[in-house]
Amino acid sequence: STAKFFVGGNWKCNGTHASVEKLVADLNAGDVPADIDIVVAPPFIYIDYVRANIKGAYAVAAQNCWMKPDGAFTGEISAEMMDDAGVPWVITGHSERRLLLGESNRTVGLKTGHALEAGLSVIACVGETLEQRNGGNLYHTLDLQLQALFENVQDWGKVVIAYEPVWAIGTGVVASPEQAQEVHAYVRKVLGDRLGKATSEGIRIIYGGSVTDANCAELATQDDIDGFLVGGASLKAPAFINICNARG
Ligand code: G2H
Repeated sequence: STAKFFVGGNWKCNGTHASVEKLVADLNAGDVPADIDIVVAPPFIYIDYVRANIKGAYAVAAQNCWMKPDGAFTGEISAEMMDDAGVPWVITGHSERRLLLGESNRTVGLKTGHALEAGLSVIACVGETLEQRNGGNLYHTLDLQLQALFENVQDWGKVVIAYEPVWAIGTGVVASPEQAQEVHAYVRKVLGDRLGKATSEGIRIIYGGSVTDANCAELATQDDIDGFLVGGASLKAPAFINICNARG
């Protein structure tokens, strides 16, 4: 597509104050292209430090948000609070939240819609389990996940879709460029059918699941892969910086 390349680093539930300080310093020392979007998502408690100390080439994201502005929701952090704290991005619907925390398509849709209304940009994650893929339910699974987004998203200009096959997450089993491209092209077609071809061409569809600096270049050559959501490899600055330079 014609969309601007996008690389997200999802630090998940990793880090200490000391390791975060080092990672930020190492990221600041690296050369990354000026004409792409790069976002890093630290654990909530380190976000403010990262936001204040990382260079302008990197924007910050939260890994989750709540779907109401405020109130009696112990332990939750709202999209409004992120906006107030200068956090421009949030990840919604990561498979770890879907599978470990029981987030349904509906919840992910509501969180995505609410975050957009609160002024955030959203990296919305979709993807199938191995069981769903092997059972012939790859496209049905994606349809339901995307449908929940269509029901809640008005402004697609602020949404990046991350395709993350669950079987490739943290397993070292990366989707082949052809496998990823096939699904990205499908997602693009569904977006095109709903929103029109021009709009769909401008929406970033990024791939996540065991992306490394060794496999990113080939994935990045695929027509419908507009970037990456990187987990494990985003905790090492040299690897992450190489992935940011995947298009050479
Ligand atoms: C997929 C990805 C980042 P990893 O969850 O969101 O993690 O790169 O460690 O597979």
